[in-house]
Amino acid sequence: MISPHDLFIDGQWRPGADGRRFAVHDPADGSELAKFAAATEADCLTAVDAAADALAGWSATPPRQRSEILRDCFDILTAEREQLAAIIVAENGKAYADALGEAAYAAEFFRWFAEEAVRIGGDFRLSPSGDKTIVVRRDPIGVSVLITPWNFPAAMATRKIAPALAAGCSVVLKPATQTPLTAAYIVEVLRRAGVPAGVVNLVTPVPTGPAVSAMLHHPAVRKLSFTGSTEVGRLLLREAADQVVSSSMELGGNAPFVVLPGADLDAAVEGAMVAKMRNGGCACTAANRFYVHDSLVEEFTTRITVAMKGLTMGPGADRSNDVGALVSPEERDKVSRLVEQAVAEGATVALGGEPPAIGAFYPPTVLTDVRHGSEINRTEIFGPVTAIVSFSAVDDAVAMANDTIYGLIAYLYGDPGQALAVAQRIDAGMVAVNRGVLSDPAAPFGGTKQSGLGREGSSEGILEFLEEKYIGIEV
Ligand code: TXE
Repeated sequence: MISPHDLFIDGQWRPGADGRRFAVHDPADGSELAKFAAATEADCLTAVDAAADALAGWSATPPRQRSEILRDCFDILTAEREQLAAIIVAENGKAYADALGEAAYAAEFFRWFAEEAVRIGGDFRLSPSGDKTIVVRRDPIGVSVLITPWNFPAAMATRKIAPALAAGCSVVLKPATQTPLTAAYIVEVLRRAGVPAGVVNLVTPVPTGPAVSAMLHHPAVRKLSFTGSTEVGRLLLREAADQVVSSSMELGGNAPFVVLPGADLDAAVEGAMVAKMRNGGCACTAANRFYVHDSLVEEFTTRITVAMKGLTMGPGADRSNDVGALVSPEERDKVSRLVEQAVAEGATVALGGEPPAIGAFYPPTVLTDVRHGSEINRTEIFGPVTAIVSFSAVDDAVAMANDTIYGLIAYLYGDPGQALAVAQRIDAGMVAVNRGVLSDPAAPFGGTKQSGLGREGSSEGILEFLEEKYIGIEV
């Protein structure tokens, strides 16, 4: 593998203090790809110290200069997207086309935030009495701990690193243990682009919890940006509370995909395939629950079953495969359990449902007659499983769509006027109308309810790493 296998602290690639390493596996066949350095708690605190020392210099670096470095990262990642995609495929298991798409998407955050770095606004107001001037500055919030998941190991890292650096913050990145090689490759790109020592640090503690807790109790840390499960998010919010560390959380989703009466079925099935199968279903934005109007459910089921059946599953390294492996045998077993439980609760398997014996694969699967409120409907599936529920009244579809602790995204297919009216009644941070994918560096990404706090990407994303300072002037 061309990615480094070590920690990156204060501008140096180095092993962990006690020399321990952990194995990174290819989920397609279980083979070992690398032994990555395990960070000790002391390594993690050294990384925070390095970030704290680098903060003053980086935040005082002219925005234009920060912007140019970020732009160089975009150029390098764009030129090297095939190398990056190969690393993503090797350790995550996804299909090559998904990995290449992710590499391009990951690079885009550097381009977007290179532009935002030079547009950090402030404000200048007069008090109502007219005799005082109010100046509002936006300053970098400070040392930021960034914790990322394995499902988009490149894009989730750049979606945090790019705005943090654009804002003038220094960071410690803690990637998922399953996918450290992608993170190391991106950090090496940042080093090559000229990011000064200490501004970006990479740590991979094993076990994770105690070392992350220690970092969140380091007095220099002022920001936590986390993407992962709601369960771990809750835990980290409690840890962050002790020092009142500002926290952005991008947590789980349970996206409804609603096909309204009169919807164009060709468009709905095409959109459903993207919303469900992008990244093999391993996305917090993946369509999880399909609510299809009675009048269309039979035809929709037939068509999506044919489309899912047409996908080829196999190692992502073979570019002809549409669906790769899940990230680990544990994730495959989670999907298997959910499907088995749904069947025990009365669902019918229209396609798939039988994972192969070798590799962490789960086949494209369609379930019909799923009961709203069953476990597969309440849990983020994170795999290529389409669970279909029918409805007769639109009000019922809205109620079922909102009947979840999550509020990340919803998909609606139907007449644009009706879909827009329904969109206003959906409790989610993002609603896609007649579209199967919404992610865009220019759009605010994030959820309501237990899907998270804050927004990433877009002009809103940089605000998560800035803090307002009011300076009052007597005039
Ligand atoms: O996530 P974790 P897991 C969902 C998805 C998936 C399920 C479980 O449904 O099936 O979560 O995945 C770090 N202190 N999502 O268990 O554990 C971990 O090392 C500090 C949705 O892998 O939340 C990794 O860096 N950090 C999600 C990150 O948290 C801890 C993407 C996410 O892993 C920690 C991933 C601890 N105690 C999973 N424990 C999304 N929003 O897209 C773990 N981590």
